[in-house]
Amino acid sequence: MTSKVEKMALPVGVTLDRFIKKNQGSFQFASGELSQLLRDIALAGKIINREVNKAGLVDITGALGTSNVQGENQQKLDVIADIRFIRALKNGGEVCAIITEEEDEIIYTGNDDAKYVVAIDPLDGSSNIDVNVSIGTIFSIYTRVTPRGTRATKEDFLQGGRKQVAAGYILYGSSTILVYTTGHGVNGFTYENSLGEFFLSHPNIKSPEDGKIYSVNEGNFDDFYDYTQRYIMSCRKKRMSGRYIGSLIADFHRNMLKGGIYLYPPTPSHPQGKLRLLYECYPMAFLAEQAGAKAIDCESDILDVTPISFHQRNSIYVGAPKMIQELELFFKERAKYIIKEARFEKIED
Ligand code: AHM
Ligand code: MG
Repeated sequence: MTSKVEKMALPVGVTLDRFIKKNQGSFQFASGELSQLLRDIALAGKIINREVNKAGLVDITGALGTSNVQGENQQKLDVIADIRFIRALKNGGEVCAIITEEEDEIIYTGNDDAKYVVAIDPLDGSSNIDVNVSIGTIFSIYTRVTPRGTRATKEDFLQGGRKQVAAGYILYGSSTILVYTTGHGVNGFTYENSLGEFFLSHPNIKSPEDGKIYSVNEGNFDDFYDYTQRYIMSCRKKRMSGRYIGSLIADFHRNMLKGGIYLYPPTPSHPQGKLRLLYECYPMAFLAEQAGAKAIDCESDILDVTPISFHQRNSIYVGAPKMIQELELFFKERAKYIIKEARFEKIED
C-alpha cells in the first residue's frame, strides 16, 4: 500500500510542453515550429480559461449587441476570445495568417515567413456562456501552400480536411481540457489551475466501437428528412440515451469517451447544415478519425468535402464507427427513395 506521504510525492504527470517536445520527432521534417504553435494555442487557451471562469463576476457575459459576419449575435466572450487568440498567434510567430468564425477576411499576423495558417472558432457554443454550460475553442492547422515570405491567400485555407496537419479543441467544462491530434492519435491534457499547466490526462483517446448515446437537437425533428427521422426513431426504439448540450465540443467529447453519435442534419433554416466546414466539421472529423470514430455527411466522409468558402456550412454525423455504419443504412434508403421519385417523375412525363 502506498502511504499518504508517498502518494503526495508521486510525480505530477507529463506536462503538455514535455509531451510536445517528446513527440516532436514524429512530425515529418520536424523543425519545432508546429510544436511552438501548439504551445501558443495552449497559452491562448489558458487566458480564455481565465476569462471564462470569471464570466459571472465581471461584466463580460451577455450579448454585445453586434453581429458577426454571419449575422449572428456576438457574445462579449466571443469577441474577447477572438482577440486573445489572434494576439497569441501573432505574438507566437509561427502563423502567417488566421481565419476565424467571427471575422470575414483573412487576418494577417505580419509574419509572412511563417509556415502555418490556422482556422479557429474561438468560442464555440457561445449561447451557453450566460448559463454556465460548457463551451470551447476549436482549431485547425495547415501548412501553407503559398511560398514563405509572401502573403498568404485563400488557397492556403481552402486545401481540404485531409490536408490538416493538426487539429484540436479546448473544452471549458467541469475542468478545462485540451485535446489535439497531429495525425498520430489523439491525446487530452487537463488544466491544473494552481500550477498553470496542462497535464496529460487522456492518453491515446479511442472511441468505443459502438455506443448508446445520440445527440441531436430533437426540437428540429419535424424539419429533418424522412430517413434521418427514421434513424432517430430507431435510436428511441432501442431506448438509447438522448444527450444534447448544444455545445459541439462538449457533445463530441462525451461521445468520444463514452460512445455516441452527434448529428446536425440539414434543416429548412440551414439547408446545408448549420456547422461550419472549416472551423467545426473538418477539425472534429480529423480528431474523430484519429480516435477510430467516423464523421460523414449524407454523401461522403467530412474530410473529403470540397471547401469553397471560409464560412461554408455542412451537415455532420460523427461518432462511434458502428453507429455511423447503421446510420449509413438509412442513407442508402434515401438513395432508393430518390431513385423511386425520379422514376415516378419519368412515368408521369
Ligand atoms: P456557434 O458556433 O454559433 O456557437 O454554433 C455552433 C453550435 C454548436 O456548438 C452546437 O452543437 C450547435 O451550434 C447547436 O445548435 P442548435 O442550437 O441549433 O442546436
Ligand atoms: Mg462555432
